[in-house]
Amino acid sequence: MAIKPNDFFNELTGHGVEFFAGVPDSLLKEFCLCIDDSVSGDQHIITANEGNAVAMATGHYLSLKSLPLVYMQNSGLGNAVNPLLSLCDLDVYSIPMLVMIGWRGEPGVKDEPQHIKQGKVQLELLDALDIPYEIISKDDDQFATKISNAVKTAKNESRPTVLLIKKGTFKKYDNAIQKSDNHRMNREEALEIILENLNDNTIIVSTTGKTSREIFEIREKRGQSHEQDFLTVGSMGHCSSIALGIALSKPNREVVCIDGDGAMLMHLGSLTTIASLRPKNFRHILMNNEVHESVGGQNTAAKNVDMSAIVKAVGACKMFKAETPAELKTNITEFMTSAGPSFFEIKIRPGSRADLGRPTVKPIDNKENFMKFLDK
Ligand SMILES: Cc1ncc(C[n+]2csc(CCOP(=O)(O)OP(=O)(O)O)c2C)c(N)n1
Repeated sequence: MAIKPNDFFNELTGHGVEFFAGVPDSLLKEFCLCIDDSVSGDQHIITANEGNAVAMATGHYLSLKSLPLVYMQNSGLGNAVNPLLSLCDLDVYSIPMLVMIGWRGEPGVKDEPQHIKQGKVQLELLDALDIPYEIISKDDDQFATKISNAVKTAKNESRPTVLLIKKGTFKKYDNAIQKSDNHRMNREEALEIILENLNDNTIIVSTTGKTSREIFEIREKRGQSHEQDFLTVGSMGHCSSIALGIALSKPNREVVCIDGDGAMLMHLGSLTTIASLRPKNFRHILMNNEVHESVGGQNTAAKNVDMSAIVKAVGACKMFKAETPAELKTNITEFMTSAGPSFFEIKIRPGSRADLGRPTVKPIDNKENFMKFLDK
């Protein structure tokens, strides 16, 4: 039987864990909602990337000597390896912390292509990093003992210790609050307008999560090919850099990056590269719903910061903004026809179709078709 998020949370707090930081994951969604509800805003921090969470947890431990918990999807381990090995490792500052990891792509469990390799090498990766771990699943009546063991290892040996969480471990969290801002479009409505207004030669690079899934489905619905679209199914936060690489290599083609706020924040530094290089054929659209909608709707820092102001401050480009379909329709042509680099922030409300599918074209085929399209 799946574990109640509250039971898991209470077990952790029973061991004195009071500080939580991480980037949300769909497998940990229910637990993340529970922390959000149970802990004050300065004790639960949704960080821009997973490495930031490890570093913040380190700061917490150094200040209060209390054991923090960092959470992430296993794709985020790559973002966290540097601080885990060069800050927290036994050979450096030896920092105790619990690291809760959602195990996407576990062998034998059906998952999307971008999770397969990470899932397959998950245990070997942890072994290679010399990070001890406990594996927890929905059938685990021993989860309290496993938490207790991990806490002991982390504290007694003063090192990061992983709680590796299998798919389906958590029960639904009952108190989940559904937030929405109804006067705005949702992402799919905005994407429909964008795709309608881009010409057939435009190159699109779209971000991780539901944005790419919706673009795929809109093309299917319209009977269009997918050759124009590079779907960044994994590698969250890097779609603007992929698009930038293409824009520089294909200066005569128009390139549009369709980003998310969580993804853009994850590797915000790429904005400074775009601003330094200033490619005229590069256009950046931000679908800003202020949450990580694809993995459960947890807030991003975009709730509190002005994303357009950040882009403007690095000196990027021509700026556009829309909150309504009419504003989007009015501005999209000028956005596409005036010289780039330009930035279009579209404020949308969270939400997507319950029956939203996943791309049925394999990434390798998406790549082949896309590369042929780039050569046209
Ligand atoms: C490195 C990494 N960390 C976490 C994830 C899990 N993840 C997939 S989509 C997503 C949310 C993206 O949020 P945002 O860019 O705001 O787009 P939205 O889902 O709101 O459309 C997250 C956290 C991931 N794929 N990779």
